[in-house]
Amino acid sequence: MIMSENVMLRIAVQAKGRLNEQSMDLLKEAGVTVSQEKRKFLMRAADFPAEIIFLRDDDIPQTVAIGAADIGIVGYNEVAEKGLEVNILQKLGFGGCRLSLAIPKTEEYTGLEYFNSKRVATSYPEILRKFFAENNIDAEIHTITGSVEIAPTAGLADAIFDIVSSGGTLVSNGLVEVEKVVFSEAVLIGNPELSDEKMALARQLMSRFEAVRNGVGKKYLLLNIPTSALDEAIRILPAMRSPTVIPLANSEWCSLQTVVDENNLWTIIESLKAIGAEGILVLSLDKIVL
Ligand code: PRT
Ligand code: ZN
Repeated sequence: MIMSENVMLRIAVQAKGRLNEQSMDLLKEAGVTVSQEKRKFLMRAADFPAEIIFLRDDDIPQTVAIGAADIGIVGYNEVAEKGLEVNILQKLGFGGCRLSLAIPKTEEYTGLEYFNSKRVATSYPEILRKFFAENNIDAEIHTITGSVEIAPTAGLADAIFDIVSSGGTLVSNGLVEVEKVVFSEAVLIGNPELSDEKMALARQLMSRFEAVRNGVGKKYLLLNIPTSALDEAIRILPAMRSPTVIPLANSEWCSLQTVVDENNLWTIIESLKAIGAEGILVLSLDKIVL
């Protein structure tokens, strides 16, 4: 497709808060950078036909739904709560959390029926209303913004429905999580009527995001191995495809190169050493374009 010169993708990002930094890092890794110094409400990217609009996260789904931004990065929880017409283009793998029901730890939980006739405080009334309706629970939903977790102690509610990640906030407010209702992470959303040209730009970004994500938690491993132990070394290495084998001047040795998961790194290194591997180099890895 031939791009007309002035097609520009407008990307909505949280202005400040939990998702801002990782959203900006992801964009930067994907080659979309804006000047760090004088940050404005709307900024043109230096190296990609895009501009970034900085908003409160609550406003991102609507801004994308009406086309005032073409795509946006926001928590799935906000998208689900607003229930607007946007396409979820990609999960982004950060900002993980869940929306859960929690009750005072002094209470005995008897199952979902517990919530019948209870007052539940939340900033996510629509998700909760739907969940209760699906489960035939008749509770009173109190919508509050701000510190939902203090509502039971303050006598404003019997229970809460709120975002949980580590669970620390619940514990320090004497609450216990009893139902995990929705799992959330940051997602890339798109206006459903993007032009072909804008969709092509969005796709280009999505494949860059994927390459960045593929590199997370991966290391590049280089080592020398006696040729006689090569088959065994290949069995140890869980390569993405198959490891690269390079012959060395001394034909009794060869060199192996491959990508491994950081989690298994030490086990793999120790197994390789046990079969005679030498000169093991572990390199960090940025992006994997599949
Ligand atoms: O100003 P703006 O409206 O843009 O931001 P905000 O204050 O509404 O949202 P913000 O920045 O707090 O969160 C943005 C998004 O981050 C949320 O919509 C979620 O998608 C995601 N996210 C991930 C979280 C958390 N983890 C999280 N832990 N959002 C909020 N929390 C809160 C939680 O409510 C609890 O009160 O952090 C507190 C600590 O959680 P624990 O369980 O780790 O103690
Ligand atoms: Zn918000």
